[in-house]
Amino acid sequence: GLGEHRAKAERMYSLMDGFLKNDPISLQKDILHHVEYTVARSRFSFDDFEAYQALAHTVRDRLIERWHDTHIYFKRTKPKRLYFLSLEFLMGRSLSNSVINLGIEDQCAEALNQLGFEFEVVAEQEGDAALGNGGLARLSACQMDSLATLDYPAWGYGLRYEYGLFRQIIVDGFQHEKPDYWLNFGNPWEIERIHVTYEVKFYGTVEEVEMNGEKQKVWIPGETVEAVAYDNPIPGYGTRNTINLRLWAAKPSSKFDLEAYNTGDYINSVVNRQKAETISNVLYPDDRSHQGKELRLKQQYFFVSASLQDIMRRFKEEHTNFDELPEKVALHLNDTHPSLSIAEVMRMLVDEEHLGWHKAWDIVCKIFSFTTHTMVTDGEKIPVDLLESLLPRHLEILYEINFNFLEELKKRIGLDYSRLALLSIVEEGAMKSIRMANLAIVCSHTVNGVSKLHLERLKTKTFKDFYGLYPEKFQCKTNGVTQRRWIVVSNPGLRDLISKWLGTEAWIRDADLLSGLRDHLDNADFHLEWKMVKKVNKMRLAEYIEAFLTLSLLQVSLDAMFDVQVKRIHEYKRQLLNIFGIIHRYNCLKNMDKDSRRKVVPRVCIIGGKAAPGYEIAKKIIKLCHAVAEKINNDTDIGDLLKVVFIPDYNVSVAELVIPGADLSQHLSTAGNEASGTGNMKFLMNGCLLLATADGSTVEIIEEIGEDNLFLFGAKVHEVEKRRQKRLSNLAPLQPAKVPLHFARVLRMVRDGYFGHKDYFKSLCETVEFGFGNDYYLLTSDFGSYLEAQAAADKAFVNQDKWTRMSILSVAGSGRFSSDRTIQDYAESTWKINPCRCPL
Ligand code: 4GP
Repeated sequence: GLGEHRAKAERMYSLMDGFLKNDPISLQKDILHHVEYTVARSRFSFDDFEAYQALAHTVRDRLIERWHDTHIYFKRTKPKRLYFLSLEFLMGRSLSNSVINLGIEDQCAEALNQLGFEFEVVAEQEGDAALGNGGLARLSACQMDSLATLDYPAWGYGLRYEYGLFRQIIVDGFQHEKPDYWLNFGNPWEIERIHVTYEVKFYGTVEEVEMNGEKQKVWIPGETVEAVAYDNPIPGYGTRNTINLRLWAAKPSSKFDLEAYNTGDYINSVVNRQKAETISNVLYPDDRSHQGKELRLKQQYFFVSASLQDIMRRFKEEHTNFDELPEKVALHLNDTHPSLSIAEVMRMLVDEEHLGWHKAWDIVCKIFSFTTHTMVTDGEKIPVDLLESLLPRHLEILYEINFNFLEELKKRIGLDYSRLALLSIVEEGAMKSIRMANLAIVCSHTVNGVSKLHLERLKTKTFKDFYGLYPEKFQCKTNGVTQRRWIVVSNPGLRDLISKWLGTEAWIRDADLLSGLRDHLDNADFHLEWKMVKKVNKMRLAEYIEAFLTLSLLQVSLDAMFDVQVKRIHEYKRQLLNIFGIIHRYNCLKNMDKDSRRKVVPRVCIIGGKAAPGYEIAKKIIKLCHAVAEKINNDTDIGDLLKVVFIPDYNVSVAELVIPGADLSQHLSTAGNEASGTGNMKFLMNGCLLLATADGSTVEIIEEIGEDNLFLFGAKVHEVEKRRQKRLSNLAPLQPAKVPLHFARVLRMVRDGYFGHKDYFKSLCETVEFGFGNDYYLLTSDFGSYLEAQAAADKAFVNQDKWTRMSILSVAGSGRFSSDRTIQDYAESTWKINPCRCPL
């Protein structure tokens, strides 16, 4: 009975001695316990890495307590839940973030200290969890942090790739890719749930059967693999809430392959079973493009099927009627990658729950929302051939969705076949395929852009026709980043300074409070401390650079301006413009007399980022960067005035070090190409000034801090198309006079082999040359204005008071770019979910 149950619970609680304690002594005991019993090292002799493992387990235990309580509370209160579906999450390290969000950093530091360890050193032992490529994936991670902090009843779903994003190795200036087997040393932040498994099916045939006098389609699959859940607790800051990021791994199905066993082909059957695991093995390393590969499709469906079985099971445990689904479940599609979910929910409701097509469709249209992360019109497509063999029933469902959609459409727009063809979910042609974006737009109640400018583009260009049909669906949710990771974790000096001058730490949950820094804008003491923080961060970065560049014995001067461009390497992000600018600066220095040189602002130009392994031009940009660095850094005549550094293997933890140490950061995308950008926000929060085009979210940053507070350059969005046209009309006859002199000279130097590797750089040069690549990204026409912006940055840097003011104003204006703001907006206007705060 109930009494017995309670007695049992009380006895257990007393045995457990309540919740784990967070004072330094209790933490030390737990660390030593984990050294001995989890890591299995002697507690009298363990190194920094083992100390990290033991501390991580100590923190994990505390996370699990909160995570349990949060789930019990959600279960009890049955709120509407958000399921955030994303194939990529770039989490980075977890230790510092967890310790800060749990509010036990001082205690942990003290505990370690008394054991003879240093928290910073121990935290450095952790490797990055890099289950994603770039902006989209890091955004997911920031948003999970905000969802937890704001107490939303949310779950993240993703894939547990065994190989994360490749490691970038540089050999002779060339990028090489090394597999990132990140689980090699164990992952204390995940909890394997061997009992939470689902079967995921592929291939096979579709048959028609009679059921209750009605014809019903059933899918007879041909292959089964098993999905196993790995849970990753995500703690909120200043709350007990700790939500879940559930990642799926593929395992061979436990079902016997009887045939093989009977025929005695034991070895082969085991080998074949093993193949199942390859599904979730490796992350595809191309950001912004995923085109028609079978394994990729398998990954997508594997992810979708496992997640939706889990979601539906939970729904059915708490509710009996599918009419309630839209009131209880919000499914968010993070880009098109998970949009097979739409067909899968239809299949579950129609084939398995027998709801009938129209009812099912009605429900589906109320539960999905969609965010797109790209300006590109030519989005993700899945070849029909692939679908037909891998997911035959889903293909039928997609056809039926499309048929109904087109019928509706004909009623609205008539038999305008060219328009119908554009809007169709199915693309006819040489390779018939499913347009994932069209599918997502048709079925989602909300289509979100990631900045105002992006939304504008979606409406007027990318999805113009859809906007005409469903104007009410299109919304803007400007991206944001979490100040917990991007200030508190990565810039402790700035954190203390901000808290001291604001007189509160409340900004860590409410970034709008940062605007209060404006009150001290002209305070000399504040300025002094501000500059000191930057200097310490620059020192940290300089040490890092000097450590990995020991061979070339490069030393960087702390008085130099640290000028940084870190992000994925892409032609549209125009790292080439940066390198050309550096070459131009070098030329200028070479031509200067001693007197003029004394007035020059010394620069350390830092570039970092990965190129997709198959992206040749991007790889050449990396090589060019190294070739230019070698030339300039070894020119004794130039000395400290100009240094060029390529930081290898840029990732989240490297970003945490680089961003706080930057004076200036560059965001050079040709206007109209960067959907939002989030790096700009991270630099802004860390008091780095931006040198940028009016693209993506930078336009909104300008609204907050004013045009005078950054170095803006280049064609505006509305000018880009005109310039491209103009450039094309100049094609024949070629008009070299139109190319600015400086640009032509720099290009010629690369072209003629001034930096070596003449043949190798030929195709790279051609991208910006007329008659070849035609300079699609407009480096030529933006070059002049780029150099002016650079000169303005130099000028501002000489006046350190002015620079510091601008830096303070940057941080003060960064509140709007907290992912807390983004998430609250999504929660209220798209997902319609409410906070659900677990009581203490
Ligand atoms: C990126 C966009 O390129 C970037 O502008 C945006 O800030 C970020 O998503 C987050 O919304 N896209 C990707 C991708 O990373 O893989 O498409």
